[in-house]
Amino acid sequence: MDESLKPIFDGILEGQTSEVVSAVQNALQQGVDPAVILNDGMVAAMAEVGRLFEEGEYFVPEMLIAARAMQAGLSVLKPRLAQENVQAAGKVVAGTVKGDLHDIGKNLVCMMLEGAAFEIIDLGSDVPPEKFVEAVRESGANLVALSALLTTTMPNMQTTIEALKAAGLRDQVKVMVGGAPITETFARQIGADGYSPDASRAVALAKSLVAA
Ligand code: B1M
Repeated sequence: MDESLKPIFDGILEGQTSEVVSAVQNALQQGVDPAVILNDGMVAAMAEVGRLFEEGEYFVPEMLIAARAMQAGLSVLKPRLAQENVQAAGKVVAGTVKGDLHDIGKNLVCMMLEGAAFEIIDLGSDVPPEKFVEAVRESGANLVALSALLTTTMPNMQTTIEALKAAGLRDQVKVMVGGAPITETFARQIGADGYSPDASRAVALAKSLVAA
């Protein structure tokens, strides 16, 4: 690991928000690629947090403060991940599905889509199907981006797609899904239009879906 990434990685593991913020700033100043800071420093740290949780070394409070430190680091990185002056590529209603509070991956996907000139309506986390329906109806969005991190909330993606169908909006939007437990097969089973394993591939997917 690049020397400048270690304080970012360690800072997230220890939930030290201000250390992470200044470490990300330092790495950027040293010319480290923002994508490397994100993937090799920050996302890698969250994977380690997950491992420590699984092993019973970390508990929910540790996960929570690590997540806060990660979000703070992301906000420093955001302007560097975003491009400027590009014509709007499409309008996206995004959210983590009902029952699920994990929003870091979804925020990352929103950030990358924003950087690729998509207009984002971010509904946050724990979003019930009817809220997605309402937002699509009001905004006239052409893409819905659903995230889920828990095996127990994955079925709520299908419930959301069914609600869009019932409201007569399914033909108006493409639905893309993602999140750690989601697979291409699952996406197909629930009638989504596309699946992406990570935030950067989510951009390519979104572009191809709105172009189709
Ligand atoms: Co939770 N948690 N958590 N957690 N948490 C996981 C997901 C878990 C895998 C940990 C573990 O056991 N190893 C496990 C789920 C197990 C399972 O379902 N099989 C788990 C659990 C069990 C729980 C609780 C039930 C714990 C408890 O209370 N006993 C609880 C549930 C709360 C709820 O949601 N109702 C819970 C709570 C929490 C916190 C609130 C403390 C916190 C979340 C804070 C927040 O998000 N604001 C938290 C965290 C931080 C994690 C881990 C450690 C990290 C998640 C993360 O942010 N990763 C996680 C372990 C892990 O993932 N290894 C874990 C970094 C992020 C960048 O990655 O979100 O995967 P990810 O996003 C990726 C891709 O998945 C993809 O792009 C992103 C990056 O490129 N992607 C998309 C995501 N959404 C996409 C959408 C797309 C496309 C791509 O298109 C629309």
